[in-house]
Amino acid sequence: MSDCLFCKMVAGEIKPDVVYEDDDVLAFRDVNPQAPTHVLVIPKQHIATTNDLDAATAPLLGKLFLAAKQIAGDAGIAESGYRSVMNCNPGAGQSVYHIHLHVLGGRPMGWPPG
Ligand code: DGP
Repeated sequence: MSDCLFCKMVAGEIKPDVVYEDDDVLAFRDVNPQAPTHVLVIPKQHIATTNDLDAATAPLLGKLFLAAKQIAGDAGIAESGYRSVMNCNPGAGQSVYHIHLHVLGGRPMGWPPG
């Protein structure tokens, strides 16, 4: 998608602070971190929202979570704990319409989220 911010990162047109990359996944630090560790894990394939997932793209979610696990381990928060969350559509606070897994940790997390 030519007008998608995260697709531009995948294409190398915008260079985020990358912490993990493989054939299907890119992960980079959030520009507005909400925790000491706040990384966004995205599929390289453009998928606008989780409502657009289907049987063909669902396996990408497992890859996002495996990347999150590695990122959390590298950040030293795997044992203390971290949160992995995706927002879907405006009511949940989604602002970038290319699915992304927020990985947050390094501070206590409240529940329920706001
Ligand atoms: P959400 O609100 O769930 O769609 O999260 C979008 C996140 O994307 C938000 O936490 C801020 C982050 N973000 C927006 N623009 C940029 C950017 O240009 N670079 C980086 N690294 N993160 C961005």
